[in-house]
Amino acid sequence: MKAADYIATFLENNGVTHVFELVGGMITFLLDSLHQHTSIKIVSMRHEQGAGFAAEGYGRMTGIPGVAMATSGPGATNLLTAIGSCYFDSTPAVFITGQVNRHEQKGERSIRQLGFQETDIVSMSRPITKAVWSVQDPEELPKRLAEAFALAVSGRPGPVLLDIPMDVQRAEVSDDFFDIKPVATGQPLELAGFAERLRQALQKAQRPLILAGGGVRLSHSAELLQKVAEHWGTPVVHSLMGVDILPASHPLRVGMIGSYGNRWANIAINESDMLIVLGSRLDIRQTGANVESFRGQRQIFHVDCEAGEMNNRVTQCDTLKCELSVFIEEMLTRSRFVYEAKAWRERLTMLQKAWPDTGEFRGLPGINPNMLMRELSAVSATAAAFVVDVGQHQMWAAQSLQLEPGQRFLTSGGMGAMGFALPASIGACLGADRRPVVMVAGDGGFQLNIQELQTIVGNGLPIKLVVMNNLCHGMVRQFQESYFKGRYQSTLWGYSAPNFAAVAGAYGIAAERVELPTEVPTALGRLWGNPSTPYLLEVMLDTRANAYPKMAFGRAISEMEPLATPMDMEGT
Ligand SMILES: Cc1ncc(C[n+]2csc(CCOP(=O)(O)OP(=O)(O)O)c2C)c(N)n1
Repeated sequence: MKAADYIATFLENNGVTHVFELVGGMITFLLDSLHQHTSIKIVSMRHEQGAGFAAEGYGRMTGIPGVAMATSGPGATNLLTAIGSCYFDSTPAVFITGQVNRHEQKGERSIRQLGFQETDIVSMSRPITKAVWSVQDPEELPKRLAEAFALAVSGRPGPVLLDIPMDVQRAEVSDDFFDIKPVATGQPLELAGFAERLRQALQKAQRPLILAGGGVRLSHSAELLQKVAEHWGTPVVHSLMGVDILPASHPLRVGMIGSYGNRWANIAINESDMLIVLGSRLDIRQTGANVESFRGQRQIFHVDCEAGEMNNRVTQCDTLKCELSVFIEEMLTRSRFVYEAKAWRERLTMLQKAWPDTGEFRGLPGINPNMLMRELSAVSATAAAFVVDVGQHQMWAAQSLQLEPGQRFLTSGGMGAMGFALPASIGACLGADRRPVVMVAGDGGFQLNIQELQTIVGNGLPIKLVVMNNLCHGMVRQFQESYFKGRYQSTLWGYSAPNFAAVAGAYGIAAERVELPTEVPTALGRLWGNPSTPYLLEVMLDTRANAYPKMAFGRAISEMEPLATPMDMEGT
């Protein structure tokens, strides 16, 4: 059969329901085969970066690799930011780029290019993929495809790229289909010993905490995590990538830790005497720069599917390299231990009451962004996901959205790529069988992929778009306020934003702008007036609004701005 038909059939056989792309000569065969031979929906995006982020949103929602395709040259390079985002946030994804015919490739010649739009995407994407292959031999294709899919979902998931020359796509290949076998890791030998040490330590601990990171979702273990927390009676804090592991109403959910964590959750870390870290790499955004203080004297148990992510910045942890689902199942079979001392839980409740997230916004007029997030989640119970961009609004959302059971929170964590949310919300919505999703972006980031509004309209997607408009690149402006004596080059100076409600109108999306707190409830009512259509709500904020609390750089995790001042300038 023709190689392009093989690829299309393979994707369909493996559960792929949508492919995201922007057309170009080098992928026309692939698109034609998808159209002719499968029921896969081809989603034509307006920028390859949008296609990449949409695939990321789809991959995270479904656990099936998100698939994005692009033509050679600029199409392929436009995918790179999204590939990096999938890599750092461990999203299963398969990227397919078309390449010029084999006889048009420059090979070893010392020239820059032979074929038109010939570009070495293989070398460029190597450091940000789990694997990348240039398929030069058509007979190699079936094996490579199967490997790509298996690798994307195995162990720590991530992106794989296949670069396929145009003439290879047209060549004949055998029609044997390989079985996809995700590489199973099984039970590590040390599991029983580690589990027993942990159980005994937990029995002695006075103030234990579970720290749940993005790895919990990636290993499809959110429900298991909830079970084991209940089994032990242990409160749970989470990282930015772990916002959606427990629903907001769960009595053991404490809050988010880290640079912009909930103040009470960071204090809880500081006071804890035992930490069980599950699927979090304890990066600087979680621990702060003062690693010694984060480490303290407390006992730390750390479980992750990658050994290199443990005893890395935070050392002297008791570690286990293991799939989280395997580890948690093991813990659940061990004798039940319900944490008895109520004092710690009462203390945590007291801290949360003492430091409400909505009380961090002080002294400025207008809409309180943390309050807005609470109100937004209250009206968005039917949303499948909140898809959030990068900046201050991301932190307000992570601090204050109150998620319902099963609701997802997707954001670009490790890459921190502005422009993620709008296209990723498209992939998330389609991955959730077209259930509505809520997108939250700042006025800066929204402009990076604003063209995808047309993809929303063209596909009739029920995406509720919330643009938090502070008329500046807020997060960097806040940084300049701290370290540049308020010289706001390129965040305020030289920057501007359009009237987003008017822009949405041009795309045919109903929209409105709110400026006063009193206008918010009715506007949120209209946002959801028709649950099955898109709507854009532009929320005007005071330009001076800061994302607080913010860890005071260099100090202990519990010392947060504006009540504490940084010791040094942060590097990230
Ligand atoms: C692609 C990309 N470019 C630049 C940055 C650096 N950056 C991080 S946050 C930010 C400002 C974001 O502004 P906006 O989207 O308006 O959100 P706000 O912080 O105001 O909520 C910038 C420029 C980035 N993270 N990603």
